[in-house]
Amino acid sequence: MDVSDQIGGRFVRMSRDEIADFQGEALKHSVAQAAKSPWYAAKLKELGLDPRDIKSADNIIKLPFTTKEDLRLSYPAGMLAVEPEKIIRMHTSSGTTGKPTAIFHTREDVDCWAELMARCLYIAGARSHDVFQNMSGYGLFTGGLGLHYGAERLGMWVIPAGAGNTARQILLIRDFHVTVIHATPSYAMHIAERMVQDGEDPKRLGIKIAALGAEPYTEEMRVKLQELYGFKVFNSYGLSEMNGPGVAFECGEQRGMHIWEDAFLVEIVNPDTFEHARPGEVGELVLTTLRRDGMPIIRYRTRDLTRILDGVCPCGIAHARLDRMVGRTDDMLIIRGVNVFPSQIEEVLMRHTWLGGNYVIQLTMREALDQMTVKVEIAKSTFDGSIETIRTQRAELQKELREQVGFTVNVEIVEPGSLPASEGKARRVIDERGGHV
Ligand code: DLL
Repeated sequence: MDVSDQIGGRFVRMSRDEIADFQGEALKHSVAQAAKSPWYAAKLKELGLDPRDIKSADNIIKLPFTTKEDLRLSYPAGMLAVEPEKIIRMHTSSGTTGKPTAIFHTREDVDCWAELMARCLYIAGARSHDVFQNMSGYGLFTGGLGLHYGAERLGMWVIPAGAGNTARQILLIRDFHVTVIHATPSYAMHIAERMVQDGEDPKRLGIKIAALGAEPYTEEMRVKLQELYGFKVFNSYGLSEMNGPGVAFECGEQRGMHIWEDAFLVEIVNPDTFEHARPGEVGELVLTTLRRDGMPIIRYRTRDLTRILDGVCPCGIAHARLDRMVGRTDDMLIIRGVNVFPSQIEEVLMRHTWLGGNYVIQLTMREALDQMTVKVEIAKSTFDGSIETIRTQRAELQKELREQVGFTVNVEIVEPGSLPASEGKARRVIDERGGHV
């Protein structure tokens, strides 16, 4: 792929061997840099490790994991690895529980992040002549400035629309002939359904490329969105601890997300034993920053479950591809002793064209037994008005859900627009079981 050096072309074009060589040197640098922070200095000392013990990328296994809890314990600045005056930006993670975790960036770090993000958009097909609307919240959340800097680096005309205000989003897309958008999949779905309800066709917006991420979604959801808008959806993965967006992104093949291995060292581990997963096996994604000096993070346990896809991508990029996230280790629901990920439910729902894209999973307790109720909106465009049709379709859906999870799921079909609309990360699960984890 012809990629300019302005957006890290020399890294994008690296072969597997070049990536391996680069990673060895980069890891040595990153560990030495991390050791300048009070947190890692103490950690390495405790383990009797010297940064000079790290001689190759394989030596990563000598190093300790870093968890969300470590980030909280080191809050606010225990992992800061440079003089504070070198920092030009901070973000925090969007965690809903407890203290936030803060991430710091030097000018070079922000620059590198923009480069990574620009490459992501480029491999999905975005070019400098495109008009880009960023419908992500700006501020401490990384989806705003992260995408913004990347899109500017690519040279696109950027509209920093921010999250929400759907009527204005649609107006801007129309009036400025937007060709590339960024949003969460749930918000992109909301906009399309709003338009359909108002008798408008999202296809007529003329958007070509949608970078959708920041929350899990299924292949079935992608198909539904692509059909509604007539654009191509590219999965975008990232997390604040690893800058934010720009970690992994799909190329034109739309088969897995290339993770930029010059900037992140990838491991997949068994979340119980912490051993490396076998090739192609699903496990917890563990990432080490290789090109961030302000706050390097070593072996961060993301809690995201995925696997590395086998084989060479036809696009020619040698950087590994991550499969769509199965979910987070902490999002796994245990219902009547059965492990269920919300994505398994979504997969079934999105196969039904008579259903809309918005749903919630409600968990309750009745007579000491877990109950799962799926509330899902009906699609306005396909409903023929007959109660009988709904009954039959609902029964079919219930049967499929039972086959998928192995227990009976209650299904409630609700009117379009009646469930809470998402503007950012959708809240899909409402657990009312009280005290149950
Ligand atoms: O959500 C960064 C981001 C912004 C990514 C915009 C993509 C686009 P956090 O708020 O720290 O950062 O949340 C990170 O969101 O650990 C995953 O659990 C989840 N996540 C992000 N992207 C995806 C995706 C941003 N494509 C957490 N598929 C991560 C599944 C995703 N889950």
